[in-house]
Amino acid sequence: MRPVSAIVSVLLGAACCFFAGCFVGCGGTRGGSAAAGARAHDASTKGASASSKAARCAVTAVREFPHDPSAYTQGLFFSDGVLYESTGQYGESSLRTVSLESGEVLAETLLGDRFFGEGSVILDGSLYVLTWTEGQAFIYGPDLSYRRAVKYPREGWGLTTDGRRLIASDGSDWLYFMDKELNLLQALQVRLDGRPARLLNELEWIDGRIWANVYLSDLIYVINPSNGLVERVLDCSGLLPDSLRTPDTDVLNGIAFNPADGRIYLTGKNWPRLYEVSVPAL
Ligand SMILES: [Ca+2]
Repeated sequence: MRPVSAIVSVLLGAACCFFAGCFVGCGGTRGGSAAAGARAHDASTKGASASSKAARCAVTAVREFPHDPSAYTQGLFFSDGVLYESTGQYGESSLRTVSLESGEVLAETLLGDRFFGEGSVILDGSLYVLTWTEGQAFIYGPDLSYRRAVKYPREGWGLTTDGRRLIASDGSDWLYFMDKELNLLQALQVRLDGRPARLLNELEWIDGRIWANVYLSDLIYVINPSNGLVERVLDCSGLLPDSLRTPDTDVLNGIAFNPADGRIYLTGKNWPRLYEVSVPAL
């Protein structure tokens, strides 16, 4: 299913980088608002060059909420104050709206047994959801009403938007910028400290940066969309405590930014919790 050689490569790359001590530590104070941190980061990294080293920071949970442990989370985002989630697995893939406070599924539509749901996002009133290897993306209304299917030429993994373009990952070190008909406008290679940053998964556009879950890890890359450089590596290990893990608990995946209040939320595949998190300012 996933490229094992690529997985090993990226894990080795991350490990080598870490042990070589090439991550720059984050200053600032923990516990500040995530949005404030992101904005401070945005301002402080203008003019970052290709030789810049990524900073490594830990995220801190500030609130926790219930999350459907049967949800194999592939997409997570807010739109007009509504929390949306897309889920994967053949026979179980869904698109849903969710109560943040209770974790209750408020509305849901199933993608169909032969589709493996992936990333999702709303742009200009259209809700897009990718499928993994089925060569199609689907467009729904914000009320989860089905509209149409669109051919999709790559594996579908993560999906987000900068408000003008759709931005997708495919499990590689590339991000794909597309128009509203999913036509490719630009492909951007993502690099971490000079190495390809592979296994990019669920995505979120936050204050001018692309946040990307890194598949099979507890890491999130914060990517500069103008040059593809990873500027920060957010370490989310320990976010879901061992006491809440079961044999069904899967990897970290799911980033949602609520522009209404600047809060950032993280969860994982089949996690029983969703967390609001704080990220230290640089
Ligand atoms: Ca997202």
